[in-house]
Amino acid sequence: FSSMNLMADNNLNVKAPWFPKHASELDNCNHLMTKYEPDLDMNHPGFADKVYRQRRKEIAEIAFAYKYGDPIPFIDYSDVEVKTWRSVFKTVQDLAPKHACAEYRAAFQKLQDEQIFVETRLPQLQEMSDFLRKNTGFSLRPAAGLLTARDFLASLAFRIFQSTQYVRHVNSPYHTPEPDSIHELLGHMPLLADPSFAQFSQEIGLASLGASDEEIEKLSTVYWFTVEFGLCKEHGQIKAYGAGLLSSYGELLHAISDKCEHRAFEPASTAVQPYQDQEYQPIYYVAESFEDAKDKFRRWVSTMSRPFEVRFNPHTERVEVLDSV
Ligand code: TIH
Ligand code: FE2
Repeated sequence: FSSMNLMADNNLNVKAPWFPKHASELDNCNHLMTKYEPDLDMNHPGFADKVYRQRRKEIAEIAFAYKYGDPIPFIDYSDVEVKTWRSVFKTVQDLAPKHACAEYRAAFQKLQDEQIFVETRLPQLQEMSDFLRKNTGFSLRPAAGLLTARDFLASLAFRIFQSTQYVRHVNSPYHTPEPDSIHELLGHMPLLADPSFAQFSQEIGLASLGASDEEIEKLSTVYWFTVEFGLCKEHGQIKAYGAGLLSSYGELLHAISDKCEHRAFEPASTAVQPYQDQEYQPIYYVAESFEDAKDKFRRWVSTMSRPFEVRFNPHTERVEVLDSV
């Protein structure tokens, strides 16, 4: 960092969109994308279900009221919600040994050993947050729904994952186009407990701070095809590490079938590949390994135009801005 000097917060003399400099400022980063919601979308399985819509509202209120430092409120999940959890949990238990990457399998086992992953109840976000903190320093905060890419990615820079807390509708357990707590818990949490993967997630977040809209679009596309829908190689076989695959029985089987296209993960081309989020993906990107994906990602990020660098200080939970001009 010899050519850089550390700048004070108010001394950022380059034009860049506002971004949080401390984990507590994530209280301002919870803007929602409203596209697929039970209240708004006639195709949502909860659209005609008043009880479900009321439940979603209740749980969303908890996220809206949440402030940095609060314990994450306990949710008393209903029998129907536990039933949905149990059916997804069992399919993951069946498929993961064969189709999930080694890092996922190891963390899954740990979560079972600690009785956090059991089929009879949903894990609470607070106990999951405590588990992650012990393993990789990641922690959770509750989110009311699908966040804007800018807000969502910013939190990763602080090793904070914004997690929904409501449960998908009981009529569509094996695939839903919107995130829900089952997707977060079964899809994301095991890998956020893996040091190498946690590092990769944080680096995507750091790259997003102060980035232009086009760069955010590219970063969220890379996120989509890696963290959400990524495949990787293991002893010559293709395994899943993407959270959207691991939480969806339907799509996991699709992704490893010959009904879709597999391409090598290459950040520059992956970043501009258009995608949709309503159906199974037609294309998946295969990484050689996490380490290889991280190396490629770093090289690609260094070609981005941002005129400053950022560094996370874990002692203060603050992002320091380094002027590289
Ligand atoms: N499709 C996933 C599932 O059914 O579990 C959930 C999501 C992944 C990515 C966005 S929403
Ligand atoms: Fe996700």
